[in-house]
Amino acid sequence: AKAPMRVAVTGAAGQIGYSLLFRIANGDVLGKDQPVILQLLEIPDEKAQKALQGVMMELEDCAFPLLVGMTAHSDPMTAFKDIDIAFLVGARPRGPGMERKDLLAANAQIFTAQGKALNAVAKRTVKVLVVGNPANTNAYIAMKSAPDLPAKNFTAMLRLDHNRALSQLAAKMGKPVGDIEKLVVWGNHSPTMYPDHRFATVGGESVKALINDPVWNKEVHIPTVGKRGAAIIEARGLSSAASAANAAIDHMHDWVLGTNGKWVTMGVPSNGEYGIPKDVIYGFPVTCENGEYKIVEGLEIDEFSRERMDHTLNELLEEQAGVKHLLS
Ligand code: NAX
Repeated sequence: AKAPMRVAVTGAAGQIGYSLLFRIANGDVLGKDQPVILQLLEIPDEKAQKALQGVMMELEDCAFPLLVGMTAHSDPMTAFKDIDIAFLVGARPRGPGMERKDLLAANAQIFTAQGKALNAVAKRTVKVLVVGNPANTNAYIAMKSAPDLPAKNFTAMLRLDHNRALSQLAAKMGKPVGDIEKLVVWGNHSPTMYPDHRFATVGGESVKALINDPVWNKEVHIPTVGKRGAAIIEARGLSSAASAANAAIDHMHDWVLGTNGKWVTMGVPSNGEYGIPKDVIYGFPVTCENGEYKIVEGLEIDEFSRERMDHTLNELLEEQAGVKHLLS
């Protein structure tokens, strides 16, 4: 039997956690032959810790054969000890009257502390996925707070945006969603993201040629994907949770187990690809193999795309500038 892998999840008593944990324990991320130990982090608040105990009771009651251990934590220094995988889901939500800069500052504090803890106690090969918003900037902060870990270990979630765009395209074309390849969502996980299907194929045919509707792309498709999170809140009265957990699972599964040459979107630190400044955590097309992702390079960027890619980049640069003084 394989040695268990240690998986940390923060915000484990939250609504994404409630959809995520059971699927990790079921083998949906690391494989049906990979035992896991869950190391769950919540804020020290009594109510949150009690809720976490309740979730752990339910995990026990599932009797998952692959779940060989599980611990509750209120300190990232113990939660992240020897971990292989981190899902950083917990973050400070925007409260009433909270300004964007207050939100950035509150999260900078959380992700500085968590980055330092990862730096101190996680496995050197730890794979980190930041889901908590602002996800790209939080991943950037954690990465900068963990100078002894490779920068490439830090990623942010754009997979939900990627999956949302896939479904919109499939519906528009009347084609099976699973047949679409080579889609990318560039940039920030925010309404400024740029879903780009110029290279996409469906059953080998060009998606762009099949749809052939630049007005739909610009005025319907791109804004629909960008505003999908708000549309879910409007309909459900709660933000996306099961679909967000599903995307987190897709992201980590593909990173660990590979994509067989298929493209997926991950928010990863730039090395200067496509003119994106080094270290900005940006949505890029990647392929994954042997536990490593590789940015797909050499794609042609037309004028419309350049403008969209710069727009979402500028938002990320503003967020970075807003937290610069908080990074120590
Ligand atoms: P919830 O408010 O249901 O749960 C968050 C949990 O995190 C809470 O239980 C809270 O106590 C905990 N928490 C807060 N600070 C913590 C800390 N420092 N350490 C450990 N735990 C902490 O939110 P949920 O709906 O689960 O969403 C979680 C995050 O995901 C939010 O920031 C949300 O904005 C973000 N999302 C990101 C998405 C993406 O595509 N990147 C999509 C979905 C989601 O909106």
